[in-house]
Amino acid sequence: MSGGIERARQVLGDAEHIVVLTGAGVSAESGVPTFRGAGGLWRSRRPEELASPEAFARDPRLVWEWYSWRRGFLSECAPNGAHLALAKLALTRDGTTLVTQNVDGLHHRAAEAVALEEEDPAAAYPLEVHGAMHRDRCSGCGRRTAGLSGIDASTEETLPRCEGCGAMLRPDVVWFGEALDPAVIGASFTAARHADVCLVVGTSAVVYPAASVPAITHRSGGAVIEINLEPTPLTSTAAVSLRGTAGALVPAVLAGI
Ligand code: BJW
Ligand code: ZN
Repeated sequence: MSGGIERARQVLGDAEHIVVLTGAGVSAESGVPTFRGAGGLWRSRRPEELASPEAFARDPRLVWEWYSWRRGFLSECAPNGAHLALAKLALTRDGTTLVTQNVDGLHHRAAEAVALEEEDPAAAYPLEVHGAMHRDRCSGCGRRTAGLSGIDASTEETLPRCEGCGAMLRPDVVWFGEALDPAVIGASFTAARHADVCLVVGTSAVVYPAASVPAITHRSGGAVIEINLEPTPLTSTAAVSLRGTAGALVPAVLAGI
C-alpha cells in the first residue's frame, strides 16, 4: 500500500467527525462529463453562457436543450465504486456528512444500492449544495416538481411551464450569481467546522462558497485529504494529497474504516 493511502486511512480511522466534499470528478468514471478541463462540459463555452440566470433569460431554449441532453445521458449512468464506498462510510460511521456539488443524484442512488434492509438510506444522502438535476423549479412561484424528460426545446412555446402560475420551469440547480439554499450550505459549513477531517474528492475547488468547506475544516484545526487526478488550490494545505482516480482511490482509502 502506498504511504499516502496508509496515512489517509490512519487520519480517517482516528476521526470522530468526517465531512466529505465531492465534485464532478467523483462521477467521471460513471460517464458523467466534468465541467472544466479536457473533455469538460465547458471546453467550448463560457460557463455563464449556460449556467446563469442571465443565460436563461436571454435564451431559455438553449439552456433547456443543454439540460435535456444531460438528463438524457444521466439516465444511462450508474454510481461507481467511489459513490458506493462513500455511501457505505456514511451508513456505517456516525458523524459522517456527505456534501456534494454534483447535481447528478448518483450519491443518492449509491445510498439506496448499498443500504441493508434494516438501514435507512437517507443517512447516506448528501447535502446537495448546487441542487439536483432530477427536479424542476418554477421560475415564477418557486414550486418544485419532478424533472421532466423528453423536453421539446425546438421553440420557446414548447418549453415546460408551471401548472400553478404558468411561468417557465427551470432545472432546480444553482447557477452562477444565485444564492445557495442557506439551510443546505449552512449545514455543510457546520459539519466542516466540527470535522476532524475533510475528505475532498474530484473537485477543482474553485467555485465558492462550496470550496470553503475544506478551508473551514482546516481553519478549525482539522485535516484535509484530497483525491484528484491533478493538483488544486487545496493541495498546499492538504495533509495528504493523493493523485489518481476516485474510483480506485476512494475504496482503497476507506476499506475497513
Ligand atoms: C477526477 C477524476 C477522477 C476528473 N477521479 N478526480 C469568492 C471568490 C470568487 C468568486 C466567488 C466567490 N464567492 C462567490 C463567487 C462567485 C461564483 C464563483 O465561485 N465563481 C468562481 C468560479 C470564480 N459563485 C457563485 O456564483 C455561487 N453563488 C453565489 O456565490 O451567490 C452569492 C449570492 C448571495 C446572495 C444572493 C445572491 C447571490 C453559485 C455557484 C453555482 C455553481 N453552479 C455550477 C452549475 C450547477 C448546475 C449544473 O450542473 O448545470 O455547479 S458551476 C459548476 O462548477 C457546477 C459544479 O458543481 C461546480 C464545481 O465544479 P467541480 O465539481 O469542481 O468540477 P470541475 O470540472 O471544475 O473539476 C473536476 C475535478 O475532478 C478536476 O479537478 C479534475 O482533475 C478531477 N477529476 N476526473 C478524481 N476520475
Ligand atoms: Zn409557478
